[in-house]
Amino acid sequence: MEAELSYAFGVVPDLSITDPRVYGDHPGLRIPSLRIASTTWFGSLNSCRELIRRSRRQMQVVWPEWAYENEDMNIVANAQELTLQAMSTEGSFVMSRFMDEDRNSLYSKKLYTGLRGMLNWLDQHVDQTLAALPPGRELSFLEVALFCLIEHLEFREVLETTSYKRLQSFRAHFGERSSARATVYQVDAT
Ligand SMILES: N[C@@H](CCC(=O)N[C@@H](CS)C(=O)NCC(=O)O)C(=O)O
Repeated sequence: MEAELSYAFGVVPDLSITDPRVYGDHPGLRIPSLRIASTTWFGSLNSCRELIRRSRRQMQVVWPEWAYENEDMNIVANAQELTLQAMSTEGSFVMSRFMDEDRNSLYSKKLYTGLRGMLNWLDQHVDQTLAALPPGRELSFLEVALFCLIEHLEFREVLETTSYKRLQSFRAHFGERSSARATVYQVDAT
């Protein structure tokens, strides 16, 4: 969408399937992957990079390595880490819920507590993190990932996010982008 490229989705109809072919040959049985002709890019970061590389828009995108190449960017590096870890933790939590595992297991409780801890941290540091990113950017991987995290938590009803006021204000602002409005999470038609 941001890259202004045309695309089509291939839907994985059931995430309990253990045949990699259903996941575009992803050996870890994960989505997303990006397929272009005979080449496959596993994962969202790889896919985003390839889409931006192919875009004619020449966008100024801030990628994760920016935080390591610039001094005093510990806050951005930590926000990136916790955003991606929160997504992964949420994914595990949702999957264990889908697969009817004991929601009150010690591990489930730990996942939930960790998720809340990461969201608290992100809520407390989001303003400072955004202020540290380069002002001339058109987009950053971190902002896209953080927006997707908050949206997905609501979509999957994992937890109530309204109490995270600063994350909500980031979400409202970022959600004004036409790309965000056009790609709202929805249940896939299979
Ligand atoms: N590092 C990967 C993570 C991919 C991932 O965990 N995707 C979830 C999305 S729902 C998934 O495929 N879950 C299926 C499972 O855990 O079995 C990325 O950023 O794309």
